[in-house]
This record gives sequence, structure tokens and C-alpha cells, in this order.
Amino acid sequence: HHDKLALPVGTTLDRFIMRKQEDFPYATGELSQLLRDIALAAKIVNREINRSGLIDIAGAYGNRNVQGEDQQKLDVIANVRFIRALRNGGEVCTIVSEEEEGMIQTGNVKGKYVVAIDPLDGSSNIDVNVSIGTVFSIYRRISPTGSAGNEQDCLQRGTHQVAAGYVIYGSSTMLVYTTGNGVNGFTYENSLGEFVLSHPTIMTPATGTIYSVNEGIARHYGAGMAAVVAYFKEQEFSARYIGSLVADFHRNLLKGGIYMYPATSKTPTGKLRLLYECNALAFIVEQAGGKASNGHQRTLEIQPQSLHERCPFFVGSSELVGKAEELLAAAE
Ligand code: AHM
Ligand code: MG
Repeated sequence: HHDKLALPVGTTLDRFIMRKQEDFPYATGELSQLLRDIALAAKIVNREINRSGLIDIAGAYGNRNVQGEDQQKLDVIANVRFIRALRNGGEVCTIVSEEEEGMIQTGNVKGKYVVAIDPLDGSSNIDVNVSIGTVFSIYRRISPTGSAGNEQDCLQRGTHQVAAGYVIYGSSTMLVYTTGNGVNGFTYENSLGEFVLSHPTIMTPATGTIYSVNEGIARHYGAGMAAVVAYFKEQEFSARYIGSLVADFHRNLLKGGIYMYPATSKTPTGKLRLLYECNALAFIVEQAGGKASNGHQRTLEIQPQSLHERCPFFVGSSELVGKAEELLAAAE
């Protein structure tokens, strides 16, 4: 029998998923199939993103592509690609997507899983060649198979995630995911058309010197949040803010730091979405030894009330998120 933990750098994602599945004697392979479906869609979306410069040129000639169809925006394309892959894969009954108001029923009533996904986050950055990402959470459905998934299946606490991950389309494209057994990162190798293991067992530093927040809206912060930012400045942290959640999160995960999207007077529950932005990253960061909260409650324990609800988000190195929580509590 192979070594349970150590798979070498360079292992392809498909092989990695297969080997991990062998470690669970009762695993049926459905989750493995689902992860492979997501990876396939990610490759297709990656291709579309890499061509987006050319598509823009085509767009200059009347927003039509060679087939004469109206050019779709990349976030819409990404949504279609992921939904199609999940539908064809057959393991998912219901999808919640940032792009669509209601639940998406795949028609796979036997599918055991529910997926919440932001197919292309940070889409305002596409036109300017800045990194963007996909974020996904996977849950086991609660309702019995044989009919469509329902709201209760979709509104589970983050602690119930069976897997979560993100894809970053950046200077290289990476897929990072967890099934609750640590976090592993895979880099897309163009010449092979495969994701290969490049970042095994990612652990985030317990502390760091980066803070990431939109300070342009600081006048709308409360007293607590003002104290948090003042503290990181006092400590002479580096300010790093791309404005693309996955990219900001990914950098801080590897280097140590804190990302914050607080409540403001204009957006009392922040901006980011609990179901398909915060929970996945919270699961990953915890698996990497870090922390995620809404400022006073662990993100993964928040009971969702609606599909697209927002929550304030503090995520990153455990000491820094702990410090932010402490300062927020002190200002109450
Ligand atoms: P989007 O889902 O409309 O793309 O918005 C989410 C994005 C995140 O990627 C990013 O962290 C945040 O919005 C930035 O917001 P702001 O411009 O208010 O700083
Ligand atoms: Mg988004």
C-alpha cells in the first residue's frame, strides 16, 4: 500500500484525487468525480480568460464573434461552463451561483451533492489583466435523493462543507482545494493540459505583515474597524489590495497576512457573500492553520438565512484575525 500522506510534487490532480480516494475505504468516488468536473470546467474557463484580450479586439468590431453571435461577458461564460460541467458530471443536484438569483436544478435528482459557486469573481478586473478567480463549496445534500435539492440543502453552515476550493487565473493558473484533510495547491501546466501538485499541504503563517482592505471607504468604517486599521499601520504592515478576493486571499495564505471586508455604514453586512465567497475560503484557511470570522463569530458557524446573503469577512493568519476581533470587541 502506498504512503497515505506524501504524494510527490508533480503528481497530476487526477492521480492525486484518485489516490486520496483510495485512502477512504468506503468512498464511492462521487466526490472525486465532482472535483474532476470542476477542474475540467476550470481548464475551459482558463482558456477563455487567456483569450479575452483577443475577444476584446473582436468586440471592437461590433461585439460579435466569428459565428456572428453576440459576445458574452466572461463571467456569464464561466457560469455556463461550470453549470454545464456539473450537470454533465451527474453528481450534483442543485447549484447556487452568484450569477443567478434562484437555485439552479441540474435535473440530476440522484446527485448527492450541492455546490455553491462564484464562477468568476473580481470580474471588474478582467479587462485590465489582473488576476481573477473561481470559488466553490461542496455540501452533501440533506434531503433524500430522488427529487430536486431544496433551500435547506443549500443553506447549510460552512462547517458542513465536504470540500471547497478556488481557482486563481493569474500569472499562472492554480487550483487550491481541501476535503478537510489539509490544503493542496495545483498549478496548471499548459503543455500537458493538467493541473499538477505544486504546493502540497499548504500551511499559512501564524502571523504576517500584510493587511488587505479597501481603505478608500474608511470614512464609512465604524470605530472598531478604524482601530483595527490604525493598529496595522502602527505596526508598519504593508498594504496590499488587489480588489480581487481570490488573489488577495491566495497571496496572504502563502505569505501570511489578513484580508478584511468589514461592515460599513453603507453596507452594514459588508460586501462578500457567505455561501459562495466566504465559506469556501474560511474552510481552506482553517485547514491551513488560519482563521476566518465576521469580526466576532467564526464564519463557518454562521447559519445562512438566504442564498445570496453577505457577511463581514476577516480572514488570514490566526494571530492577525484574533487581533482584529479583539480590537472590534473593545470598541463595542
Ligand atoms: P464581485 O463578486 O462583484 O466581483 O465583487 C467581489 C469583489 C472581490 O473580489 C473583492 O475582494 C471585492 O469585491 C472588492 O470590493 P471593493 O471594490 O469594494 O474593495
Ligand atoms: Mg463575487
